[in-house]
Amino acid sequence: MSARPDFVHWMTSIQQRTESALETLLPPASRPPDRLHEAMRYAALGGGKRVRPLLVHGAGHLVDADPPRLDRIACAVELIHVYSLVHDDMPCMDDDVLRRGKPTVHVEYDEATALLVGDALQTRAFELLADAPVADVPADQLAMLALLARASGSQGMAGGQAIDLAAVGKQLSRAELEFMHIHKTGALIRAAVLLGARAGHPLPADELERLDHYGKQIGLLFQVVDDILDAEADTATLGKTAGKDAEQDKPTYVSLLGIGDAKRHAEELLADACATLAPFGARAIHLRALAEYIARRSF
Ligand code: GRG
Repeated sequence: MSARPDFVHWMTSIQQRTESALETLLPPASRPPDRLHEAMRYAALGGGKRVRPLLVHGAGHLVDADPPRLDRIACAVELIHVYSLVHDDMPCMDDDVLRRGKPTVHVEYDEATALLVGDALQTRAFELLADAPVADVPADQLAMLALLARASGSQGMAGGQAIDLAAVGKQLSRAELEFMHIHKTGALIRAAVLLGARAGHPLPADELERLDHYGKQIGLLFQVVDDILDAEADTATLGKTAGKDAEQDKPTYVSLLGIGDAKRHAEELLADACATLAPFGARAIHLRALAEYIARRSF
């Protein structure tokens, strides 16, 4: 199913403004330490679907948030995401040589630089949220900083990654697999939605909870679809359902449920995410289209 032209137009415009905001908000490669700055820009610019920035803007639209303010928040979330990819690709983790169609940072530069790139992107993300207004009152801005920190740390993405590493070679139950993904990939996706939703006019607690549920469901949806795409790519290229993850004996939704049930689960998550948005009506137009995009994406 192809996305509607108005959504494609909106998505392209957000991707472009995110790229140009990142260009501006990352330190220039000419400023010392120039090799580190060049490597940070190498990692963050010119690639990726920008799903998390799209979610920030989609949720921000729902609360009439100021677009330049959303750009800053979107960049902060994207920088956390890029840091996680840089570290995840390193030899001590997944040991990948390609990311976003080009050599990974430790291959193009070196391992120590990749480590520092991740560290510096992460701290730059928090700096972005701290050094300009992203909410109307300072207490809300602090709450947003705490939200991003929790989603990134041991109770969020980094914790999920630790669970993932510990799961290699083990059988996980469906509940354990879900718990891992709610943290590893889901926490940051959920944070992107909530941060966008906090950047404009205040929402009542029940509406924020509704958006949190939407974020949780599309975070899981993102991962189920990722597992399906990986399994289908492996089948196409290797003639079997075992690729890198299976070689490393990592549990996936496809290995646990089978491809048919994994696809059915993705449809259920999509339906639930869209039902959760129903009371928002037209204000949730972009969030609804983003859930569809995450479900139907082909890469
Ligand atoms: C190293 C602290 C630390 C955490 C790593 C999210 C993560 C945790 C690692 C990424 C590993 C991975 C490939 C997970 C599968 C789902 C995923 C997050 C894919 C990459 O995200 P996309 O598809 O990538 O949004 P782009 O390049 O489009 O931004």
